[in-house]
Amino acid sequence: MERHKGNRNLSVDANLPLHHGIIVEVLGPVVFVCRMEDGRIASEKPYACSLLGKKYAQGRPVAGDRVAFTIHSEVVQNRDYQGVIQSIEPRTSLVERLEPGGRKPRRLVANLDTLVVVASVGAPPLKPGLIDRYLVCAHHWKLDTLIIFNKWELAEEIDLLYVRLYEALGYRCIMASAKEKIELDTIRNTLTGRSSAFLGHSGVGKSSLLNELFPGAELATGMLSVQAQRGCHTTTASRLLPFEQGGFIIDTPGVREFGIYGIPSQELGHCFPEFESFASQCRFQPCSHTHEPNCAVRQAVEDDELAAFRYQAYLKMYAEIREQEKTAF
Ligand SMILES: Nc1nc2c(ncn2[C@@H]2O[C@H](COP(=O)(O)OP(=O)(O)O)[C@@H](O)[C@H]2O)c(=O)[nH]1
Ligand SMILES: [Mg+2]
Ligand SMILES: [Zn+2]
Repeated sequence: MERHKGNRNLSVDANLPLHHGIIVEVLGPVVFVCRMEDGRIASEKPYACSLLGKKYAQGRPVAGDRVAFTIHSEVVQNRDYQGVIQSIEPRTSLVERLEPGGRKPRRLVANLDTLVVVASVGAPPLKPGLIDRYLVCAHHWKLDTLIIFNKWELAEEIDLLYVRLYEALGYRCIMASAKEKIELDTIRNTLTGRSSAFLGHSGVGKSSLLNELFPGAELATGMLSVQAQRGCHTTTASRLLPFEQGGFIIDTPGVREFGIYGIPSQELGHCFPEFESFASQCRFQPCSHTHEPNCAVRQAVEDDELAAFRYQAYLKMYAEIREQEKTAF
């Protein structure tokens, strides 16, 4: 990065101790890092760190990244920095999504052990097809999952039906309300000690839930309609909120769409666990379950042995991925 040239003496790094840290927030050129000791967050306040034009094998840092950083203050481009990211550890997982109409993925969060899908009922109404996108991502990276159905005080019968369907598929579901403070302890107990992140569409109440779970977090929350009109989101960068007893939850920016990225089309079927027992009986191996004759998955959908809405979600994602694969060559 050209702009850092001549701003500092790089030899400074060599004399300073390296600290272990975790990235809590990335705001443009400023990367906020909490110091860690023995796997626990040791600094209450994050350090505002710079990248100093360094190139990392992992590319640009993302919330959840484990890093080695040095602590020293300096001014770069009229900004006060308190440290420099020296290296980024290899990631165990990376949740990224494709922007609407985009070809370059946007990184959301790294190194999770639990992906929490936050959905809402009422406003905005439950959209199972969107939940499935996050679940696919979780399967791909072998992450534990939890689905939170927020705004449950507005739930109708159809919403409960979907919850029961996801439960039947083996997903842990919590029906909660930030507004009515329902099931907040269950969420806290489930996620304490884990590295998790809230993912879900704008307006479902991720930040509202986290404000309830972490008093003092003061995450911005917003009126959905106003936001949608203005085309902006209340949460623009990811924020990490640590539990006193260990573990943390990362709040991720509100997104309106979640384009699948980095999952090959032939792997997609494996991200739908309920397909597996049927897929092994398809006449063609491998089978894309889209058009092949004697496809046991399609037959199971026809026979109501597999939920049609899940199969529809599969088809939609499959078509998207194929489109990406075609333009990639
Ligand atoms: N009725 C109801 N509204 C909620 C609840 N949780 C959040 N909201 C509202 O939903 C809107 C979006 O919330 P926000 O936390 O910003 O959503 P985010 O984009 O997922 O972070 C705000 O106007 C909140 O007041 C809830 O449990 N019930
Ligand atoms: Mg938010
Ligand atoms: Zn098939």
